[in-house]
Amino acid sequence: PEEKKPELPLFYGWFLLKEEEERIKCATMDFLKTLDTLEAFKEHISEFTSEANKEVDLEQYFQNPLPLHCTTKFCDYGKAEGAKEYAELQVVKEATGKSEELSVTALIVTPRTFGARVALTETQLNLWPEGEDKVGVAPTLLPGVESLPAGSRAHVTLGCSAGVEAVQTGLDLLEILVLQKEGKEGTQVEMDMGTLSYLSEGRWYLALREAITADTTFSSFSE
Ligand code: 2AM
Repeated sequence: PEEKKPELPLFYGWFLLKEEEERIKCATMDFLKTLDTLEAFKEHISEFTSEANKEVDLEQYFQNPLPLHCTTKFCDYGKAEGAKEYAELQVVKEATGKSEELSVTALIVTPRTFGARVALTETQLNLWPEGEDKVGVAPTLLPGVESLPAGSRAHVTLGCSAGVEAVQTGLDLLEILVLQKEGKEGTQVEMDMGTLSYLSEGRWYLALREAITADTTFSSFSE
């Protein structure tokens, strides 16, 4: 028999409208430009580059091949656990093609990833799969993650450093949120966009003074 085409997508998520994508890219790039000139950042530059005294151009450091989106469910064409069940949910079918406004409340930068934290509304949480925050989380981080509210992992990957996969952004965000909860925040710097804090090992968190909203469409994505 002929091989059947995969019926399930690579993933589902909210995709930023084209003009919104440009606006968010500009705003977040401005933040990167400022970040790599800060003394506080320069003090920890060795976490981003092995070469001593070397400067890092963060705009070049992070690359992003996919359209900007906030993943709800990674299906891996049906190979991921719960993919089929998710695709068959009535809420998922009804939401497909519908507009939704996302609210970005913070930005994160680590040696691996650059991302935007998304604060999901109650309605948006209906599309967040149960237990999804924990998928692929290291055992040592699990207790911390389990104490965070559902949807804490929601984010938009803005870029990854060479050789790093996008899935890392959510894991980096969770690590930061757990460290914050444990009260492990270090240096704080006031910036125009908000309060920047350092969380060891090259992890930076910018709590935005004002949330950045973005219009999106919920849909599936396959390559
Ligand atoms: P992201 O949500 O952090 O951006 C395709 O790989 C998309 O699915 C990316 O947007 C990626 O990361 C997301 N994704 C979520 N979970 C994943 C996983 N376990 N493996 C690969 N990609 C995953």
